[in-house]
Amino acid sequence: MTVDFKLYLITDRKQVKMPLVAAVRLALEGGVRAVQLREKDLPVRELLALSQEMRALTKEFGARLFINDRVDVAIAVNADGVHLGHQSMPVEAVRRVVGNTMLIGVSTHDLAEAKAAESEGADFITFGPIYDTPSKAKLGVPVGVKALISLKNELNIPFYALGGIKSGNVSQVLGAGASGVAMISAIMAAEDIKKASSKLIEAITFIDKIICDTCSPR
Ligand code: TZP
Repeated sequence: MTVDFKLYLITDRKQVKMPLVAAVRLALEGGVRAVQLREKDLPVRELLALSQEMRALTKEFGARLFINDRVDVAIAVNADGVHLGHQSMPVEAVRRVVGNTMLIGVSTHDLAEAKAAESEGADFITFGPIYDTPSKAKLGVPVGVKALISLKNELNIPFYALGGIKSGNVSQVLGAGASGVAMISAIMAAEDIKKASSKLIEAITFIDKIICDTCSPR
């Protein structure tokens, strides 16, 4: 299984004004091809039911589905991968459970964490917050675009810029070397989710063409 997407949508049902499944459908219609279900406060049975719905939906669009933290739920719904945070099971342990049948993503906030995730066997990481973002104010000062440049030199796995990403700054982070972009509010809190998604995909495709003619437009 390969990390074959440029845009990584992370869900937050509290930011959408409709059922989450309807919101994610609009994002998929707008061109999103990778979704991380991140609904940390849901009881496991509700999470499982929602994950099943998300699996069916993402399959319809040939999109990747990742489950935040819960390896058991990811396996139960046949997700494409699991996304781990600092309180999750360590990457090595998850790898022993899922082998190479699933992709493992890891949230990181600095270079040391990013390198550790890579050496432990992560397939990709998210990195940030890059910019100010209300949802992660408690994480402290944003790391800024420059941090992506050092990451580019130190890392061999794909890394996704996260935190305050919108269509207007996609060129900055991709230009600094990020493999792709990840976001919550730019899509989840948008008035028109489909349009916001396609605008982001357009921005990625545009800058990708400039950076590398052979990069995939997802
Ligand atoms: N980790 C680092 S920043 C962040 C997470 C989960 C939140 C990103 O949210 P947004 O709305 O895309 O800025």
